[in-house]
Amino acid sequence: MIILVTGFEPFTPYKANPSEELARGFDGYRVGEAVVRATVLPVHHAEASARMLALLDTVRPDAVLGLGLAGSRARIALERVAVNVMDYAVPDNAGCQTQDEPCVPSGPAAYFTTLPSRTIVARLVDAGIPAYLSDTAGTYLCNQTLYTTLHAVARHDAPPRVGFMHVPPLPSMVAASGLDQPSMDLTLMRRAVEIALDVIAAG
Ligand code: PCA
Repeated sequence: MIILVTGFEPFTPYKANPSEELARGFDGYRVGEAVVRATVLPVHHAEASARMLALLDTVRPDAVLGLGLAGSRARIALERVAVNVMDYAVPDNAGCQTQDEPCVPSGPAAYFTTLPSRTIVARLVDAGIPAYLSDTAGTYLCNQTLYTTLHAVARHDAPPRVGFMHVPPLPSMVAASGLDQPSMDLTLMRRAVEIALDVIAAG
């Protein structure tokens, strides 16, 4: 079993992205019968999805766990849904800012994610890690990549299960910003990803 884990590079206004470090740290990780292949995606309106679609072809994963930063969230968020809209609050790393555009013209309004997100949330909460099931992945690159992935695998005979975990900012990011915002330590986030992978590998 192959689990593809993706993170994202930093984007405006952040200088770091914990999902990048998380993904890198899990490349080659083994859990049960599963092995993780991990990569970091660009925050780019065209290249993020293109990279993901290429990975689906080359890696042929049985499951995909996307990771991304949600700058104002206080808990780990397991995303339930991806919607067919790009409405960027800030430009991507190529300076592109789009509004009210579909991720896939003529695609359905939304796709549900297919990983056992509720079970993952329950396991995280049991382990004392703040987590919840989220009904919006936003309208930026994380939602877009999740949507295009779910759209692509919808045509597969045996589609990989696909889900997404948003993580809060790191304490160092909040300290540097001087803002009154939530944060989570990387060690706790790593534990959260381990638990999610354990649930995914168990089928
Ligand atoms: N978070 C952004 C894009 C990349 C990332 O890590 C988002 O939530 O869309």
